[in-house]
Amino acid sequence: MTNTHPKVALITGVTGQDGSYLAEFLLEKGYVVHGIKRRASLFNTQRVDHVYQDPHIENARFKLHYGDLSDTSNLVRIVQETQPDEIYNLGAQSHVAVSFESPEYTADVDAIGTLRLLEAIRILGLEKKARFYQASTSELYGLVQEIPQKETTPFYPRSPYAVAKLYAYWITVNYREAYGMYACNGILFNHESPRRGETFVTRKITRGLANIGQGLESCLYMGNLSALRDWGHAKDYVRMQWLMLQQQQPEDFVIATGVQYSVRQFIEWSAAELGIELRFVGSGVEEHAVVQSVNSEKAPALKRGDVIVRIDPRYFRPTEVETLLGDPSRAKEKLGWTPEITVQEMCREMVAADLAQARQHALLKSHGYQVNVSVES
Ligand code: NDP
Ligand code: GDR
Repeated sequence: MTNTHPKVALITGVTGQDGSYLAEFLLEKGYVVHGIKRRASLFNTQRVDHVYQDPHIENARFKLHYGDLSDTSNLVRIVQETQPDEIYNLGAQSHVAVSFESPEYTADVDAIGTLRLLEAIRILGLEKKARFYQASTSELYGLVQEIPQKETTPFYPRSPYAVAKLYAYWITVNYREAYGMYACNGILFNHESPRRGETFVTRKITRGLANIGQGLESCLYMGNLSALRDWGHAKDYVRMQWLMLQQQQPEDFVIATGVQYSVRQFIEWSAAELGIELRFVGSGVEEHAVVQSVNSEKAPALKRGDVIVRIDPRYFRPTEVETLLGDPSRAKEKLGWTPEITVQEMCREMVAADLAQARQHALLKSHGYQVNVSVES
């Protein structure tokens, strides 16, 4: 790529976890990166503030545009203005539990939003120029029909989110076949990072336990501790999103680590990173975790015998995805991709970031400042 004609990328969902890592990655590769952000009553660009460039700077390579996947004319205008070589559709109402509360909105944004973007490309005659990446998901497998799950495993979605993403998956395939577009699906299994939203399970755990250790919260209320997930690091997974758009032919790929663990296991690791040894006792909704020993430097507010994890059935889902395990063989073979960060390393990184933040909050609180740490998840 030359400096005179850098490639242009457009990212929906740039303010999210993946969008922020992908923007960083593409900027490092010399791209001009356009991102779509939603209008909000408060600033919502924290994850990309560090790559923000003043638009008054000549040749700024990172530009944000107000937009929304529910707004066709807005998408057409942004695609027209930016003339992207690559479009990454990462924007979504991405929380599975929330999709049961807001199924129609989730369908509008996650399913029809994808169609709107594909149509914008077509209306503008860019179907032979712009390459399209769709953020598909292991949630498509839902009630799993085969273990491990690979590109050919049948889908069985188990939430309004997954059903919406199923439409998005197939409309992407259809536009590829019908119009010869370079459009592909990355079927990504769960991936996390310190930038993960606070209400997804891993971040809820690392943040919650760090807060509890500092005396900012007293107990972590959880749902299904036995759910099994194949967790990777978001940084590894965005590299893959880019790779998928650099091939001769567009294809769909499963991206996963090939290893699964339970939510309970992730709690134990996170606690261990904080110097807390936990023991789970009881079963069903009575299950809880008791502190056996504690490192008072990392978790000064805790003592042996404290109960710091309990079950709250409101975090159970009407239909649950109990187990997900991906087979990334195809991506490894065809794209030469392998994840570089293990789930244990990722857990360590997440705990370290949340511990640093919890310590800051505890310090502020000890000086009389109001600190609001709780989130509904
Ligand atoms: P996040 O929830 O962190 O980010 C979602 C992004 O979508 C945010 O930028 C959000 O904006 C934006 N968004 C939400 N609603 C709209 C809308 N109506 N119009 C435009 N943008 C909108 O998700 P992740 O970064 O974790 O995931 C990225 C994508 O990958 C999502 O599509 C997700 O469904 C999918 N995926 C994620 C996996 C994971 O494990 N992380 C696995 C498989 C798929 P705002 O910041 O304003 O809320
Ligand atoms: P998931 O992620 O639904 O797999 O979707 P999440 O982290 O929300 O849940 C993973 C598993 O943990 C169980 N769980 C809890 N989950 C949450 N959020 N809060 C809890 O208190 C809790 N207790 C147990 C869940 O029931 C579930 O089994 C994520 C999202 O990023 C999607 O956008 C993406 O498509 C999929 O990963 C792959």
